[in-house]
Amino acid sequence: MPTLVGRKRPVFCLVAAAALTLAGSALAGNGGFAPLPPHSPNAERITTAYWVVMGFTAAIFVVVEAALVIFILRYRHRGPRMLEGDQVHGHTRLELIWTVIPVVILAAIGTVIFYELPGIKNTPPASAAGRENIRVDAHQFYWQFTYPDGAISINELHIPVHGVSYFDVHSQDVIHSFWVPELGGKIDAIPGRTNHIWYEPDAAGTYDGRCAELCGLYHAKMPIRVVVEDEGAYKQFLVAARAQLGKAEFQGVCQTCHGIGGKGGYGPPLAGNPLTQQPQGIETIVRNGRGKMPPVGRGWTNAQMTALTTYLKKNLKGGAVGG
Ligand SMILES: [Cu+2]
Repeated sequence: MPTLVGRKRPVFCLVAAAALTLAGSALAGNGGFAPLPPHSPNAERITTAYWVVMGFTAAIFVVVEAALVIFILRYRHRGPRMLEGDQVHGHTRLELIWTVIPVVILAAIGTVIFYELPGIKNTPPASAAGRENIRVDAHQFYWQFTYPDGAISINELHIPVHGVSYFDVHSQDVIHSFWVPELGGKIDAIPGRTNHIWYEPDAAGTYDGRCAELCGLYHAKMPIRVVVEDEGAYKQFLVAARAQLGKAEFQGVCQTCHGIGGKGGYGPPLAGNPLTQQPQGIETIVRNGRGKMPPVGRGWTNAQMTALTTYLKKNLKGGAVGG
């Protein structure tokens, strides 16, 4: 007659297989264990550090789990238990081995990290193309980028390919976190403090990022889209950004809560709202907030405010505007 364990074995195998299948498909859907392919030297070094730590932890996991399974099977309890097993005490060699191995592993990981760290943190010297110093302002709930020539873009950051772009990261309200995984590490945007990060993208393209710090109700609607392009396209973008500031502000700042075209969302509809035709009233609310609305325009220049009020006056008079 099979033992209790024997009868339960098929059930155990089935459950284990199902768990592995589910975990495997979840892993595949998530792109596996690998970080996104790096496209900036600092991101490359972060990825290297990731794989070194991953290698050690994976090896430890396999060794420990394998030993665990072997011991469970080999030394499992058969029949009534009468005797305590042999206890190991004062086995100096064994104790030395299990102390020295972790020390060596930690030293190896530490060495790699300290070797990689300067290349992650320290900004490389400006290349021939020059260095773009860009100011990043995090707000509830959008990102504002101010370029060296004063042009401003919202949520979409443009930078030249192969050049060094250096960012001063500020926050105008609560703590946010600026993160574009393919281009570099995460850096917090903290009120009253300026943090820095840099990118030197090696390929043109579009890279997606996010606010990585829960910053309020619409935290999830703080995407960062980085467009890396050649110098000519970048210069053209700066010119276009100046001409479209009001539109960019409306779409990137107002629409998030007030709905597409200002038709209403979490915030009340703006389209057709007589307030949109009163620049003074708009400015007061945008700069100071009101009720549940955060002071989205804190720190804005007058030119920025005028761009928005002009856009609202022109486009939200009668009804909803198209995207
Ligand atoms: Cu945020």
